[in-house]
Formats: sequence, C-alpha cells, structure tokens
Amino acid sequence: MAERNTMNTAPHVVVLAGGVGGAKAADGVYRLLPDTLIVIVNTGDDFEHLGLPISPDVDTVMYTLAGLHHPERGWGLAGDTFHALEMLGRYGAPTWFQLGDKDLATHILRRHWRDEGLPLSEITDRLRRALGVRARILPMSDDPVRTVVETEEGTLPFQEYFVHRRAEPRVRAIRFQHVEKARPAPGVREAIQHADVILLAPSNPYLSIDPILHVGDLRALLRARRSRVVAISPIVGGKAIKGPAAKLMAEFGLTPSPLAVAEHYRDIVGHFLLDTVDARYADAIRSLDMDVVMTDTWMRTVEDKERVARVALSSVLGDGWEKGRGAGDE
Ligand code: FO1
Repeated sequence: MAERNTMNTAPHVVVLAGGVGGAKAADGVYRLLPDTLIVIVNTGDDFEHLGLPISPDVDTVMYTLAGLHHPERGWGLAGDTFHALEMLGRYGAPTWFQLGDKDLATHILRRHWRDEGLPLSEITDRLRRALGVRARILPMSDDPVRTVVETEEGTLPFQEYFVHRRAEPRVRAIRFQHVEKARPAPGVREAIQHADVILLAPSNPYLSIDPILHVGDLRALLRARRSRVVAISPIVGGKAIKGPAAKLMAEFGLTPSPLAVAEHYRDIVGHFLLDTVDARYADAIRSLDMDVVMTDTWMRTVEDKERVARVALSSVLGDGWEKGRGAGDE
C-alpha cells in the first residue's frame, strides 16, 4: 500500500546511486524536485590514478544533474577531448582509464582540495554548487572504502576489474576494503531518517548499492524505513540495463531476474518497480511483502526519466503528491 501523503510541501527524496544507472534515476527525480533531492553516492569505485583522486560515481551523478554528461557513454563530459591522455601515452603512462581534458580539471581541483585537508563531501558540495546543481550530492562516506573483486584470476581493485579488464574475469566474491571503519558522510544518516521517499536506483546491487548499505548502520536505518523505500530493478528481461549485473548474478549461481534483485533487498525495500516485460515475476515479488508497480523502466529520454521517477515516487506517496496535496486528503 502506498503511504498516505498529506504534505503541502515538496517531498524530500533520497536516491541511493551508483554510476550511470544511478545518475539517470537521480536526474528523473531532479527534474521533478530539484531543491529537495539528496543523492547518496557510492564511493567504493573511487581510486587514485596518476596521483589524482577519482570519484567516478560522484562525478557521473554531478555531471548528469548539471546536464554536462556525455550522452552516449554516461560517464565523463560531453564534448570532452583527450589530448592530455594522448600525451600521457607518449610518456608511457597508463591510458586504459580515459580521463578527458575537461574532466581532468575536476580531478586536479579535487587533488588540490584534498591536499588542503578538505573531506570529499565538502569538495563535492563546492563542485556541484559551482556547476549549478541545486540538489545535494553526498558521497556515502568521507572515509576511503575500496571495492575489490576476487576473481578466478586473482584479486583486482574495482577499476582494474571493471574498466581495464572490462568485467571479463569470473567473480568469486566482492569485498569493500576498510568499510568497517567508514562512517557515513555528514548528512547521510539524517537524509535517510527524514526522507519521504528513498529510491534505490537501478544501479548494480552488488557493486554500486551494496557498498552504501555496508557503511555504518545505513542498512539498519533503511530497514526501519522500509515502507518508504522503493527499488527500481536493474535487470530487465533477464539482462542488465548496463554493466555486469546479470553476469555477476550468474557467477553467484543466481538466475538474473528482478526477483533475485528483490530477494537481495527484501529486508529494506517495501515497493518494487518492475518493468512490464517482467510482469510474470510480480506475484513472487509481492510474496516478499513488497508492493509491486509496473512500468516501462527503460530510460532513454528525459521524458522516460521523469516518468519513471514519477511512478517510483507515487508508489510510496500515492497519486496527487505533485499537486501538493495527497491522496489521503481526498
Ligand atoms: N568507464 C569506462 O568503461 N572506461 C573508462 O575509460 C572510464 C573513464 C572514466 C573517467 C572518469 C570517470 O568519472 C568515469 C570513468 N569511467 C570509465 C566510468 C567508471 O569508471 C565506471 O562506470 C564506474 O566506476 C561504475 O559505476
């Protein structure tokens, strides 16, 4: 059942996001609620490369909300060039991680501010404000958490596995180094505690959302707010929308399906947004005590993103929230 919405003000929405899929879902909400959205972003993918601190998912979300993202790749900046990368290659430096010329400015400034002692959350806030992004973007933690992937070919740091090795090695396990010491970044716990809706973006559950859930007591906080949490399936028609989620599920001995995603989230999610092509899973997901809503979840256009966001928010708030009065007032 959707929550009764008796709010007269814009709902406060938190999106838990990884990279490109997370950015798309956040962008849909941003277009509806630019001033009350808070995006909590995975930083397990962060790494230091050529001396620069790279936060790929934070940047992907930030560039997307700023309307600056590369439209096809999803990561990096539209219209960027790679002259610096070419020069690095001439020096024999590694070029497998494609840092664009404009993108480099972000990493250079982040390096500068890190060296001055600023935490990632403060740096991210400065960057997003400078780019005109009205929503808050919170890294999950200011403490370093590093995703490492145990593969049949040995242990690989996340970007080695994901970008350099194109997610090809078979995965045995995923670990989040240092997560036991990581504290949620300022504002993260409060955002989850006070949100009217918490949206789990269709990001990779194992590589992008799990790192966030492992920080401090965040999973327990979400469990306590389960009736406010809605997840969008990243698996549609047996395939991942993007990236290796379906391949990973198979390697973990699971059938890639929205049901496997729902089972993974069963303790924290009360509402599940299922693609219409996967309607046959609706009853099984309902039996996990989740409310199921169906729509076309493929987000190709701005209109798609807005529509998916609207359906997700309505699943928790009920219809009518956009008019500033809730279904419960009628
Ligand atoms: N992804 C790639 O597949 N290849 C790249 O060369 C690459 C460079 C890159 C540079 C900056 C940035 O912010 C992201 C970049 N990504 C690249 C994306 C990124 O590494 C992954 O998509 C995420 O970590 C997974 O969410």
